[in-house]
Amino acid sequence: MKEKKGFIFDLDGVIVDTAKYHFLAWKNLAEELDINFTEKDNERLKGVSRVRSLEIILELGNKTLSKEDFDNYLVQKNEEYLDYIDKMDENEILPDVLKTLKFLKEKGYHIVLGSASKNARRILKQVNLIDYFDAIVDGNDVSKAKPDPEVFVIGATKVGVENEACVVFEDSVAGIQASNTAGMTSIGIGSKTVLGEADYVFADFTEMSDEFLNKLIK
Ligand code: B16
Ligand code: MG
Repeated sequence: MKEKKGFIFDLDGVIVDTAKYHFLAWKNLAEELDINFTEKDNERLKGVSRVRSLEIILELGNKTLSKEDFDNYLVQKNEEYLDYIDKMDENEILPDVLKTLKFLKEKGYHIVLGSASKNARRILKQVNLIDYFDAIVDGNDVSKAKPDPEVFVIGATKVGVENEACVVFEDSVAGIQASNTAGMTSIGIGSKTVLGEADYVFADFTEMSDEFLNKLIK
C-alpha cells in the first residue's frame, strides 16, 4: 500500500456545519414559493450543488420557474446564506477538526479542500482555517458534481499526489462514492448506516485517534 500523502477534506458537514444556514435560507425561499420544506428534506441537499438544490425544492412543491426567476432566486438565496456565513467564527469549527489539521500539517502532508460550495474560500477565511490548505477545489472549479470523482482528482493533481495516496474525509454518500471511484481511501464522517460504503466511518473527529491516523498513513 502507498504511503498516504494527501488529505482531502469536504467542507459542509466535515469542517463546519453550514447545512443549518443553507436550511434557513432555503426554507425562507420555499415559503415565498409556497412550498413546504422540512429539515428532513434539507438532508437531500447536503453535498448537492446550489442549482440542483433549487431544482429539488421545486420538485418537492411541483413547481416550475422561468430561467430568469430561477437565476434570481439562486442569487436571493445565496445573499441570505452569506449573511449567516459572515457572522461565523472559529467557534463553529467542528470538534477536533483543528487538532487533525495541525497533526497532518506538522507531519508535512498535503491538505486539500474538496467541496461543492462556491463559497468555500469565504467560509474558510471566516473561520480562520484557510492557511492550512495547500489547495482548494470548490464549486467554481468543477463541471461534474459528486459522485463524479472530478473534485477530488483535481485536488490530488494540484498537490501532485497520486489518487491511491490520498485520504478523503466526507459526510455525504455521493462524496464517499466519488472517493471510492477515484481509488482514494474514504473516511465517512457521520452515521455508519448511511455511510456504509466508506473504508472507515467515525461519528466525528473526536473519535479518530492519532494512532488510527498514524496507521492509515503507512
Ligand atoms: P453553495 P460540501 C455543499 O458543501 C453543501 O453540502 C450543499 O448543501 C450546498 O448546496 C453546496 O455545498 C453548494 O453550496 O451554495 O455555497 O455553492 O458538503 O460539498 O462542502
Ligand atoms: Mg459535505
